[in-house]
Amino acid sequence: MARQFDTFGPIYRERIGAQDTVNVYLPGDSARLFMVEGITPERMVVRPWLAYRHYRQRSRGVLLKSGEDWRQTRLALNHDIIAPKALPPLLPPLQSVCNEFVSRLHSISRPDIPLPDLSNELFKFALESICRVLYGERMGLLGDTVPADAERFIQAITEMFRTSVPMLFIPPELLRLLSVPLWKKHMNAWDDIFLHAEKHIKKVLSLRNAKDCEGKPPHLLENIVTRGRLNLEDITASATELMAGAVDTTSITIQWALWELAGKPELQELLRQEVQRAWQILHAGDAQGSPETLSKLLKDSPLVRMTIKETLRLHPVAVTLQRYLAHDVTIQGYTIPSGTLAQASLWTMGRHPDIFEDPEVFSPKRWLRDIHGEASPFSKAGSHKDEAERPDEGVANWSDGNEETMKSIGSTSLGPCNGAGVGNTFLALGFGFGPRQCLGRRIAESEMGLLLINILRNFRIRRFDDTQVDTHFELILLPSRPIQLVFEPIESENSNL
Ligand code: HC9
Repeated sequence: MARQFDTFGPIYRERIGAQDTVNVYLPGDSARLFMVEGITPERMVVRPWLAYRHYRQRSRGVLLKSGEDWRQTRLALNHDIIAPKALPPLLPPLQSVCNEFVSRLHSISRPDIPLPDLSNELFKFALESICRVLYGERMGLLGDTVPADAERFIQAITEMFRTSVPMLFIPPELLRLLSVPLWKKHMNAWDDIFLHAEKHIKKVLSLRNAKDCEGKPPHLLENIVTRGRLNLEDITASATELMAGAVDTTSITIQWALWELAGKPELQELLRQEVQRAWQILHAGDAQGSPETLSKLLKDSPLVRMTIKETLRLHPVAVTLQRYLAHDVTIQGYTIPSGTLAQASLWTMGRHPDIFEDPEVFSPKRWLRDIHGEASPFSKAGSHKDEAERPDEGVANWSDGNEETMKSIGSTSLGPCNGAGVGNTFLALGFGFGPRQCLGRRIAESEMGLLLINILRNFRIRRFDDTQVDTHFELILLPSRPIQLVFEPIESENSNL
């Protein structure tokens, strides 16, 4: 795609099968396409995912629903999962998983030897984290023996992503008719995912009915069921998706963040100082932390938050964001009719020298001004002069999602921005944008933030070898080879409170 943009400029059209698509990457153009996403935004459907549900007669969760059905489900889930109020109670369970992870690192790290299978350790961390907040369950994945079904679940997710790729181009229905092994593998992977998730959900719900949940920490499933807005089938489908969507995505992002920090010892030290300062606010002996202290810990660690943003700039999970346009829109002088599939290339944007100065350099501080709510100092906003001349189309169609952005859009002309004027929103699209953005966003951001804080306090991270790591497309983007890091414990009296 980056090559096509070089050849054709900032916008080009492509026919994929019977579908016309339009591709953009400039932040101002992404802003315009999100303005016309309508109130029930639709992204490109990953066909084998839908085919599986159809064939097995399973309900779609919020990820694959569309139209009004999607909107009602999403609104019901927003309350408990992504509303700002929902987050603080989830922080203590997340922190307790971080504590267990740090203990595990202490026991398996060896001087000058890379941690064996970092990727799998982080998969287990991510699965333990989502289960803790979703079901209030302790899975015991961070001990020496891992339950076989959890191991299978983790493998199934990776397999499901991987086997999806060829089916983006070949209709899965055809592969099923021909009983091609690829389709069978894909089915088996989803079967494993659903089986495992449903087992947990059933268990939690039966305990709940048996009123056997006294003394158990509150969890998301309980809250969603109690709210009573969704039926059990819908809840099960969405919880399964949340669980499956929470493992590879967060753990791979953390892996990239650690890889980048390991390559920059000075930056790592700076972060460590910030983290150590912020940690002081946690009361001695309050190892889990309360919702309030942990919120404050994250708030007082802006460099950690910027590190996550910077990681997602260079290493987005999703290569593009897509929307079917609900209205006509004019981008770069071209009128694009409603119904067109438009894609914003996160990969191209994040690495483009017209948008980010020295794009290849990992530099969390480039997001500094954003944290203080100012326009970006580094984006070459406004350098595309023709951008500035466009009127501010379609703002009325903007709906929901990111309240701060909504406010700023209400008061600021969207015209001249390549991100500027609406802060850095359209430069930092790692979780998508608007009402259809990643539902797990706040959980993922806090989980990754807390883990980085905990690791940095306890370990110095070094690269074992410095050879470049490329990026592979296995539906999501991931490192082309195992990332090998040495974890060096930091001697300190109370580092592991
Ligand atoms: C993959 O051309 C490339 O957490 C395709 C277009 C496309 C469509 C949907 C995207 C997908 C790409 C990447 C992976 C995404 C997916 C939508 C949701 C999924 C971003 C860009 C996330 C990783 C979800 C997965 C949840 C699932 C396992 C239940």
